[in-house]
Amino acid sequence: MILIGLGSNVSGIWGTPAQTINAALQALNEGPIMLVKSSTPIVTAPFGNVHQPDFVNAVAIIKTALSPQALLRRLHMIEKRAGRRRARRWGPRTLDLDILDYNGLIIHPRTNSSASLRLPHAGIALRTFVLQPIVEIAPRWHHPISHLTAAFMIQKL
Ligand code: PH2
Ligand code: MG
Ligand code: MG
Repeated sequence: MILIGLGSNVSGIWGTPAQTINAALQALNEGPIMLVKSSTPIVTAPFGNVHQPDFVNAVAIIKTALSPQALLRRLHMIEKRAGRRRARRWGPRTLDLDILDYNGLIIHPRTNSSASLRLPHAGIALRTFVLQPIVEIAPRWHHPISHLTAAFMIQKL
């Protein structure tokens, strides 16, 4: 299963954060990517750098034959179309698209030449805004490393 995390907390050319997430979900059903299922978008308090607006978050299940690296490039293209400019780490953004899980693949940054891609996404276990949508759309999903379900990981937070 390929899981994509979506987040937005700044309006952009696609509209408000909620409108941006809806447009991004449509963009995840174009060309080499097929949207299988998407969660209800939820408004969430910022995690990490708390001095920024609330986020709208969602998670999508997609199908694609693209490699993880090619998929990541495609996601970055969609972020650009939405008007994202790369700025501060964990800072406010018009659109953030993260690969959370790519068919259970484990890529450690040190064994990976294109150092930006780490799988599964490192923050899943700590982030309710990712776990709650996963419980909604993929209750049987297990974390590739801990093998825990999202519902179990929420209980541990
Ligand atoms: N993304 C971050 C940092 N903090 N907080 C929430 N609620 N939602 C996010 O998507 C988010 C965040 C960095 O990607
Ligand atoms: Mg992110
Ligand atoms: Mg990102």
